[in-house]
Amino acid sequence: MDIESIANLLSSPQKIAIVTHTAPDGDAIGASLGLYHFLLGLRHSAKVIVPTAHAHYLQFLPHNEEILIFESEPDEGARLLKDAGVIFALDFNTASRAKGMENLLTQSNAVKIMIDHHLLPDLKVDFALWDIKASSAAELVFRFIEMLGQKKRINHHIANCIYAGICSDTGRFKYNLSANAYRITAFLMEKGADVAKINDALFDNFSEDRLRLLGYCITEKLRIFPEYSTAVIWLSKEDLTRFNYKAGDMEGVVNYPLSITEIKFSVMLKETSEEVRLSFRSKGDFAVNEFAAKHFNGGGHKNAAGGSSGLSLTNTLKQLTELLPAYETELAPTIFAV
Ligand SMILES: [Mn+2]
Repeated sequence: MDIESIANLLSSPQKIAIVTHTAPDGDAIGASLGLYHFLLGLRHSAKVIVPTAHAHYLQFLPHNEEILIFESEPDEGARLLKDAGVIFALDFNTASRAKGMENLLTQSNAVKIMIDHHLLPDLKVDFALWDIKASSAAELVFRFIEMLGQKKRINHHIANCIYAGICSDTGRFKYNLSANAYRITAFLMEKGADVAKINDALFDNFSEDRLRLLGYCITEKLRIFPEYSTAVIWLSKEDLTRFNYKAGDMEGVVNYPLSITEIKFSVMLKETSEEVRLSFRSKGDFAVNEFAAKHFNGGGHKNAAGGSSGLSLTNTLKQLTELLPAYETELAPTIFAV
């Protein structure tokens, strides 16, 4: 389908489900709620469905309470997906990321629209707005609205949600940046986005436990490999229990070691009951998505990626450190200049 057919379809009221990925982050929630507000404005009946709950500090956006958490209400979620005439897939592009909803999603006869900025899409859809150069899915929601010729409908609610997504995925305008992200942000501010409040809500909204866990990571669980410009943080289940870990509490921790001048590659390992989750970040040219795909069944963006391991935490750590010498050239210390 082309954008004209989508515009045509959306010109009469539809039952719409907006689905995003498991463990939703600020972009997933911001993009979904931004699109939700826009669709309500067009008199559609819409619902945002997330596979699992989002962190407490992401629950400040307008109409957050309308979000359905599939894990908690699977029957209602399944009913909505079966009833939907249109399904949007936001901020993901492979069915497995919609944990628990994979079959409902792939088997549905609804018109499917994907809005995403991750590599290697494999979800079958009728229309895709897919751009790996976009800062965030929220930026693409803005472009989708623009493509429909409906930019004039962007009010302060939509502006706040889209800004939250851009701000979150760029780490407050540090990563995945594009001139477009700044242009769109300027427009959103003119439409009433409260950027100062959202910056605070996203980045200065820790619980005491979360801050102490961050302190513990940095003082007790950070190891530096100077010859490979690499930093590694690892946390066991016991560590997480000790700090009353809640979803989202480790968000952003992997970025801190990159604040050390010499560090180019930062890895965080987190033990869960099923596996060890790995987060990868880099500054500069080292492509962490390739590293994640090659060694840890993962992927993502050039400077931000994730993966997993079925080994124990100790053995995953061992595997990771044994891999570093193979990247000696790419990770050799360098002098920073622009
Ligand atoms: Mn995103």
